[in-house]
Amino acid sequence: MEMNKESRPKRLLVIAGSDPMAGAGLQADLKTASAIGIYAVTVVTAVTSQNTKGVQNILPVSKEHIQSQLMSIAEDVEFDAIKIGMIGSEESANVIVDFLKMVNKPVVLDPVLFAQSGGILSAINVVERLFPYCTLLTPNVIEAEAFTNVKIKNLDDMVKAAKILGKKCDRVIVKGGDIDIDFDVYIENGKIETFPIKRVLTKNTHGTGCSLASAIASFYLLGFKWRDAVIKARHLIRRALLAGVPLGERFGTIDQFVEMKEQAFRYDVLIKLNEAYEMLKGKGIGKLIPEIQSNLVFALPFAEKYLDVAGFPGRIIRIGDDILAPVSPVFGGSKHIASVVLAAKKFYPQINSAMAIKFEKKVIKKLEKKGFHVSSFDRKNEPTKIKDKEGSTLDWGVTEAFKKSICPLDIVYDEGDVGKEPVMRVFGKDPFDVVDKVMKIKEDWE
Ligand code: PXL
Repeated sequence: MEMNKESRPKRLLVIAGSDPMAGAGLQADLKTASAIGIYAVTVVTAVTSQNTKGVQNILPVSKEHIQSQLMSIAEDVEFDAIKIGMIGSEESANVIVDFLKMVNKPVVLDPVLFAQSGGILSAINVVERLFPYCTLLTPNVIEAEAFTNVKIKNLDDMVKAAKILGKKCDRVIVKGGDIDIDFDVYIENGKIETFPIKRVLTKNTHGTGCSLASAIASFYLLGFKWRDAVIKARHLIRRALLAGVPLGERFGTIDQFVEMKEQAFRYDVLIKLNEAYEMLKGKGIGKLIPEIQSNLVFALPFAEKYLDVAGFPGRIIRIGDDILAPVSPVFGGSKHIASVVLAAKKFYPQINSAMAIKFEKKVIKKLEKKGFHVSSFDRKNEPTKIKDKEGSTLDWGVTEAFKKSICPLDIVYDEGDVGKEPVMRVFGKDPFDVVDKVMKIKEDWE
């Protein structure tokens, strides 16, 4: 047995099938645990041949060899929780049950019956064999129906199924994502909760089920309570869906490393934003700066909140013919222009940067001739409900402008209102793109 029990990082034992697409199965489990910072050891129950079109073949691993893998791990390596996916045969289930009884560790079971592409991975009775030894189950609606005989058409049906499953296992999350129910239902020791689903429009969804279960187990091993681990895992999977990976003909998979990559990007974003600002300095663009001053912002690829967008605190101000940013850019450095980019990104994720400049009607005409895509909004049309909500006008306005457009916009302007200066916002894929456009606009200014 291992030394240093106290200091070693927590580990997850994954028992699952292999997916050659590496989108689902143990490949997804391994990626998910790794992305969260948990080391996973893996036992293969079956080797599937599948792609995005279907499951072509399944080679079950013999019960002797499943047991031999489990024992190889158990006699040498300590682990702190178990995640189980595809079980395969009744014989495998028996071997796994004996092992679970022996080691007595928390178990997250993704009770998979079918592959996303349709193939049968395990029979209902085989999966049910494991329920008494599990800490948490993660069925989707189809699986919940199969285990409970409740036909699930709405949230009430999901709750009903969750209550039945909640009698077989202390914690169950029934996932509504696969059908048009915008909630997951979570039951823990009889207490029901519903978690709303924030949908991501993508066809790159392969592996979400496996990854969610592994993420729950991994966050639990990081020290979160089960319920909090479920919430953290749902958030990670939604972010991983945003960063989808196209693969094959039908559906791609998700990027479990999304948060790690976004963290790594942060430094780059600040450096590039500073470089772009330096390119604007000394170029005589002071006259393009509005009375309310300006900002230049740059968002992380999957930014969703203003803290994911870097900008210059205290804005970029006009100093005669030139500009000046009093301090270096930081994340969260601009709320206004950040909201402009976040609104545009919902339509065109490739838009990551924007800058506010003065509005000049004559210039708009010239820019349109040059091929700039321009649209606008009218503050007078803003619903009072939005007006009353501090800081939501630009989000509304830019959304209106993009709704009218059929391609990524270079400029969104508004002609102001009482006490509101007219402004145009220049958009680009990065701040260099924006600087390029601002320099072109300057040519047309005189
Ligand atoms: O997502 C369920 C699942 C589990 N395990 C394996 C799979 C799939 C889905 O395709 O292939 C091996």
